[in-house]
Amino acid sequence: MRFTRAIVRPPADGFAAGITSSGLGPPDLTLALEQHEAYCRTLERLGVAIVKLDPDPDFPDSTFVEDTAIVTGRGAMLTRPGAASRTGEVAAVGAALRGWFPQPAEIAAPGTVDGGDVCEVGRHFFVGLSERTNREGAAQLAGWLAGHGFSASVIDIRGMPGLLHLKTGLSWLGELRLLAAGEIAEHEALRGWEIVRVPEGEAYAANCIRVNGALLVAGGMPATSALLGGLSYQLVPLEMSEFRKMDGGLSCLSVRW
Ligand code: CIR
Repeated sequence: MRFTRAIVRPPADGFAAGITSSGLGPPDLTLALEQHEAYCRTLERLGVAIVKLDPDPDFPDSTFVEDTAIVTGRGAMLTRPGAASRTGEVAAVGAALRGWFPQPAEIAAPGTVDGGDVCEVGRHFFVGLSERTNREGAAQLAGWLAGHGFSASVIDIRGMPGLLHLKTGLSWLGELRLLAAGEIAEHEALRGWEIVRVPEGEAYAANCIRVNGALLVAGGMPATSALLGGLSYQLVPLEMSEFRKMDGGLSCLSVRW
C-alpha cells in the first residue's frame, strides 16, 4: 500500500514523565525533537503529507500516536489505549482523522487496544494480546476488520520478555516476509511466513516500517542493517535514541494511510 498521509505529534515538555521500562535514563527533549523532525522529513521525502498535531504536555506519551488509532485502506478505528494515562490522547487524533474518515469505529469498554499491538500484513492482521491490548479489545478489532474483508489472528505476547507491544518484536517487510526478534519468531501463527530474524543483541531493530519503497530502520543497529541491506531493501536509518528511552519505536511515531 502506498502511503499518502501520516498523523504525527512532536514530544511535549514533560516527555520524560511518560511510561517506560527501558532503564536507559531520561530522554533529552531537544534531541527528541530533532529526531522527530528527521522522521517527519523522511516521510515527506517519501511522498507522505504530514498532519502535525500540537504537542500536548498533559499527555507525555502522546508523541506515540500509533497507539490511538488503526487505519486500513478501508477505514479507521479509534482505540482505547490500555494505559489509563493515555486514554485522553485519542481525542486529538480522532479529531484529525475525522477530516478523512468522518465516522471512525471505536473500541468500547471494557476492550482495550494499543495500535502498537496491531501488525498489518496485507489482507491479514496479527493482533498482540499484551498488557495493553486485552481479549475483548482484540475481539472487537477482529470483528471490525472482518467486516472490511480482513482476517486476523491473535498472538499472546504476555510473558514474552522485553515486549511492550507486538510490533516491538515484529514488523512486516512486505509480501510474505516478516522481521522478528526473540520468541515471537517461533510463534505458530507465523507458520508459512518467511521470518528474517533480528541478530542477537539488536532486538530494538525489530520495529521498522516500510514506506513507499523504503524501509525505515533504527540507527545504530549494524548487524540488522547489514542483513536487511543484503536483502536489497532501500534502508533509511533514523536515530531513535530518545524515543527508545521511552519504550517507543519507529512505527509508534505515526498513524499512516
Ligand atoms: C508507553 O509505554 O505507552 C509509551 N511510553 C511507549 C509507547 C510505544 N508505542 C508503540 O510501541 N506503539
